[in-house]
Amino acid sequence: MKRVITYGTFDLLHYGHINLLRRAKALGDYLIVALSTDEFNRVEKNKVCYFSYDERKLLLESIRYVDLVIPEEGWEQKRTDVHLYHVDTFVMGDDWTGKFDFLKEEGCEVVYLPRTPEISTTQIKQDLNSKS
Ligand code: C2G
Repeated sequence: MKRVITYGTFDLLHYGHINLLRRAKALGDYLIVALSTDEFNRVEKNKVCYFSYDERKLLLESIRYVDLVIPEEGWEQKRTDVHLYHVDTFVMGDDWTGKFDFLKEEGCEVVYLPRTPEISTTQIKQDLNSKS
């Protein structure tokens, strides 16, 4: 069984996220999503989510491509996660290209997939604000 992992905030879940998750799952048999906690978002990514961690987790667990959702609490956990969860392939959108190549040292394949260009959580918020 080939196990794939990806990380992210996944706030205001949209089709760009789904495109990523669908392609990530297609690289293996089991997809783990490490979901950024509210604390990690606030402290490390300067993001204030519309949906809480529990709400974002519920949404992700409802997606057919996702097999397991775990918390992402810090930048450093990836190195241990890939061993803890016996991960074969690490996947991120290509806005992160090169940033996680160190995981190859842990015996993990690292794949960066093209982002869906025209959609983002930030864009959604801006569009909604401009219409209100
Ligand atoms: N994504 C995408 N296309 C979009 C928007 C997002 O392919 N239009 C991808 C991103 O590249 C990422 C995933 O969807 O791989 C989740 O995106 P975010 O929730 O924005 O995650 P991010 O803030 O990049 O957090 O440790 C890594 C971080 O947790 C990644």
